[in-house]
Amino acid sequence: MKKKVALLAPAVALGLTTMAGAPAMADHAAGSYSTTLNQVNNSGASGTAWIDVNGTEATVTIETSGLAETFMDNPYPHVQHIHIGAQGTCPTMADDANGDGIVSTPEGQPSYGMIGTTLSLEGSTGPEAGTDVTVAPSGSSFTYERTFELNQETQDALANGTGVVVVHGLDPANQPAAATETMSSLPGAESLPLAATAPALCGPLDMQPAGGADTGVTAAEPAAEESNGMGVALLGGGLLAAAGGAYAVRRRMVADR
Ligand SMILES: [Cu+2]
Repeated sequence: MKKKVALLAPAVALGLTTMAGAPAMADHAAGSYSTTLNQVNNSGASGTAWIDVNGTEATVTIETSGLAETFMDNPYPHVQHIHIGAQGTCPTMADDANGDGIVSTPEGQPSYGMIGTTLSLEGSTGPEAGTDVTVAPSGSSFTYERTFELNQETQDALANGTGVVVVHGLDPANQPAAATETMSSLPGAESLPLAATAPALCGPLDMQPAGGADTGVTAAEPAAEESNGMGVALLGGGLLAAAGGAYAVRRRMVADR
């Protein structure tokens, strides 16, 4: 009986703490989160991510270095997301289920889950913008910062410790042949090679110790930024196709050598 009591005690304590610290449902994810972004697929990249949640608004800051730099003389687009709803962990090469030498985005999903939020430069931050390379940060290193309304699913994931930041896009030059010979299986990205969508950086988000009382007051922000989301999405489709064509050209160039 002693053992049972000991196991229950932390859960009770946690429950009390949560009740005291969460005056409203909407604020349950409020606080600061951060993580070190570690390489996946031997990308050689590194980075850090911070997320400050105030009410339903999040300010996300991501710093990266060592990512794939260029693609066909253009800055390499790196789509990035907060993944949610699984174990809240990052995959290892042991998760390369099909043995092609690359942990693809789907192979990583048992660890980090589905896309909850797209960390885009502009327009939608929903999962539907997840493979839009036209609103992704790009180049070998970048600092990303954006403040936006965080959806409920992602708020929940942060609160229960299952939010994971993932930055995608591998340099085919240091990847197995499958990186360019296999196309992505992600919906909307079937025209892109596996390397373009496979994870390069990953970090599970941890809540930081509270620095003080939440001020809790956030002015309603204008919705102007959201209003052109549709246009961006339509434009994105065309440019995504163009990017796919560019990849095809490179594949031929590589094959010709
Ligand atoms: Cu992702």
